[in-house]
Amino acid sequence: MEDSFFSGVTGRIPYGGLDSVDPLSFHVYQPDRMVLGKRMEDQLRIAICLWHSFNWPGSDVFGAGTFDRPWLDSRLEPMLAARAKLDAAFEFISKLGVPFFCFHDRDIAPEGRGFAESRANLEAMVGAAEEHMARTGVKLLWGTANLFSHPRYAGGAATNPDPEVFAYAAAQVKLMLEMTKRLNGANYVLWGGREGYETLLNTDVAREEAQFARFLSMVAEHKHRIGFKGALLIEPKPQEPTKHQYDYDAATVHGFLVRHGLDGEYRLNLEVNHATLAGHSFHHEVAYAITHGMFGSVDANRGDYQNGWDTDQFPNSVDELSLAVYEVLRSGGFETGGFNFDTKLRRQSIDRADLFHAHIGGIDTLAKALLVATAMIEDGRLEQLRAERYASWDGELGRSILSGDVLFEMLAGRVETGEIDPRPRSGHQEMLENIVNQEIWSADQPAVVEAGERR
Ligand code: XUL
Ligand code: CO
Repeated sequence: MEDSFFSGVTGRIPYGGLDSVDPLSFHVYQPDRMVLGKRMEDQLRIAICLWHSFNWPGSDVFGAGTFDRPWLDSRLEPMLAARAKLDAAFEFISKLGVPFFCFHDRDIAPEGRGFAESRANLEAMVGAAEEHMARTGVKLLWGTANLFSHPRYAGGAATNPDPEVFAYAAAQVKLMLEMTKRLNGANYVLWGGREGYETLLNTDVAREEAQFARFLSMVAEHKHRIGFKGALLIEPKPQEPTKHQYDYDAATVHGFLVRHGLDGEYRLNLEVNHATLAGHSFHHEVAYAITHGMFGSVDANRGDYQNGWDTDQFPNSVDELSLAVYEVLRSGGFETGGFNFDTKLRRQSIDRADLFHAHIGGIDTLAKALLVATAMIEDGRLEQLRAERYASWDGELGRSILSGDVLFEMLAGRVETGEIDPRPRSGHQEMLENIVNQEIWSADQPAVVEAGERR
């Protein structure tokens, strides 16, 4: 296989500015630009995912792979192919110039003829990843185990009716948690791939909930045992591949964790398209997680509002993302998380450069959303109007209600005498939306700004 897979892209993608007509340049993203006291790169913490971008041939349920991914040829020796894949992935990440990557165990190492061989394959490929990371400076945002592709997981992993499948999944996650620690991963993610059901006719949801909780307790226990310092994250998704998945959305996962005393151990990895599938805006999912101290990281992508499946397209809406990034910035920004591009090219995007075009567009969209959200914060009107809306809860009546000092009878008495007689107040939604649009339209063009200086 070629020494340089992306030889058509020479060197690192530069910042060209909004006027640049070079499609292989960033129009907004400037890693070193200071935004709200941090470098843009450190605010966004962008990661490339190995599964869709390097381990997926462009197949769908109706047709074969369309992409030029020579390492996926099944006639190749599996470990040689795995090394070629990793070489191409690190060449891409370095040329794109982003700081992180994410992978499942099976993305980098082929399944062997038994667990021992799979383990040896993974350990060898983690060694190869270590070398690439040392050479390029690229870091691991998160690792995860693939508990959904192999036929053994057709009925779920932790929620499988067969405890031997639970045990196999435990062995796989134990190993991958250890590999993530070895690579200094900032997080470990659990997406409940097939933890759900196809039909309630054969499903005991009470047992499956208990099994799932037990599994997550064991993961947390092992994390502490090995001294992994990264965060454990659960990625909600309401359906697909199963008809119904237990980790439906942020609120459902939060409730599950609280029910089992695990909310101190886990945070959430929120994915834009999964929010869409759950009938939520992504803004809602982010705000919910932050409000409850559960926000961890983001899988950046977008769905298609006409489709009921996970299209995993590249983000392209500044309008929508600005609202979510605003919540992230209000909460102080990412701690261990970042924006992982859990994104798929369209099947016809078959040129090698298309992977660059897709990521450049997505990253520029996020960078612009970051600038808009920063403008929303610095402007301060939204925050002030929200605070004013609730201001009377800080007055005598509001405080006495929340402190428990007054009972229904006392409130009723004050209403009955006519002392309390509320007048409806405007929520001013359109005015607030106009402020957001004003920031979107005016958020200034990128320019190099020195540390500490305002935009
Ligand atoms: C599936 C999905 C996964 C997880 C990692 O929809 O998002 O790729 O992000 O297992
Ligand atoms: Co995802």
